[in-house]
Amino acid sequence: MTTPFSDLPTVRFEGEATLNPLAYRFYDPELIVLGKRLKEHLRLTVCYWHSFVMNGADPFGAPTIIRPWMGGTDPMAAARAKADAAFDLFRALDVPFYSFHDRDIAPEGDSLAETLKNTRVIGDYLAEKQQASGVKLLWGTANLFSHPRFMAGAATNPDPEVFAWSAATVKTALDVTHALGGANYVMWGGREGYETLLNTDLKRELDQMGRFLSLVVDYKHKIGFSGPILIEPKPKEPTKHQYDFDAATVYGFLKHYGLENDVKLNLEENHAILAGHTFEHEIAVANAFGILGSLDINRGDPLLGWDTDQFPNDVPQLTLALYEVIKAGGLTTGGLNFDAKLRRQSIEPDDLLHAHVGGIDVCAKAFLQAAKLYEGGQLATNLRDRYAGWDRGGHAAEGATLEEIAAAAENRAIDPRPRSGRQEKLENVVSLG
Ligand code: XLS
Ligand code: NI
Ligand code: NI
Repeated sequence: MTTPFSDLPTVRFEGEATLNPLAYRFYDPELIVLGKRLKEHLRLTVCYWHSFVMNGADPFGAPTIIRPWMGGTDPMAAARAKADAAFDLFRALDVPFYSFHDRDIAPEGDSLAETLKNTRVIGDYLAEKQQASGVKLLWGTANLFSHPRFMAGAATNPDPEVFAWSAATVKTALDVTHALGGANYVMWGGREGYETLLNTDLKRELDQMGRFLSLVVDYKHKIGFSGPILIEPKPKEPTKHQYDFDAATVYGFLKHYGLENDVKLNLEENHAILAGHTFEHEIAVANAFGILGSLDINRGDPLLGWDTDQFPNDVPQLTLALYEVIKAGGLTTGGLNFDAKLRRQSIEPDDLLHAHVGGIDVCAKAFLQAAKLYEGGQLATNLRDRYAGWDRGGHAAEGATLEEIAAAAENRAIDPRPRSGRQEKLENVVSLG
């Protein structure tokens, strides 16, 4: 079937000098960097929801981005047309992965049973599309936030029937993700949070969330899904207090419920900023606790306090984030997922192409710079030197008691000599090479 993307030529790498706006200038998929092909490092992923579902509606205005599969009377035919368009865009961009929520790919039915069936039926259709194209699923997830039944949360809902409904929904979404060979399964805590403690039993809700996640982890093992379950932290929006605030909060939650070995994180740039962190901070925290999973690659707007989900275009910022990824040993099952959407005036199908081409090139350029920093070794050498005192042992070394350390310090009685943190020198290395 012809789609708005079927006639678009496939974007190719043409090198930095090209004037073709629909060519990759930095993303050379076959380039070997740090011992692997660039495409294996980045594992670029187009998301279904922003690219094929989002229609430009905002609280002040009607949809502006109208695609042929939106509206109509046969929602399952529309779902197939949407899938055709999606795989045409994946082909045009030459990306290896995609991601979806169950409700992005298949419509809600008249009953839960019909809804779950719709998900499975379109799942089968996607399996055919994957087979024919070679495009793979980075992750699937369930939308447990759009429908009004989820307005007070899914797992954390005060009504156990919503917990049960959510369990059925996640079970099917995980089944379909598994059948499609998905590399991960994501859980963003949509409306798992609260507006006011006046109507919220916080401890009970956290326990419900812990139990829900444990059930999902048990089921994942039962069906032999080998990829990790990934929690996607976000501090606020839609609720005022989202329980999965940031990487450190989620780690504490996982530890408390004994899930830290089964669950990792899907970190998003815009969410990090909303939490008052940098993206690289969140990546470093996840790596420190061994729970770095995947990345949602977008950016916020420094003047706006919400999740604007814009395509990434800040190379220096992303370089620092990807440097932390390289230090962490790279993404294994994860990838770079464009959880990013067009602005509502960008209404043409090829706007979607420009957005992704730019986003992909920004990721590639940032990764190449990060790899150069890593290979150059200056930052690593500085770090090693800065902490070298610990390698020399001394009276504060591991194993000493507080009294021993205190006595030794008192006996020495020499004030430790302050040393420069060298911040500007290091920033110059990053900015100027
Ligand atoms: C919303 C989240 C969402 C997840 C998938 O802010 O970023 O898009 O990535 O549910
Ligand atoms: Ni996201
Ligand atoms: Ni987001």
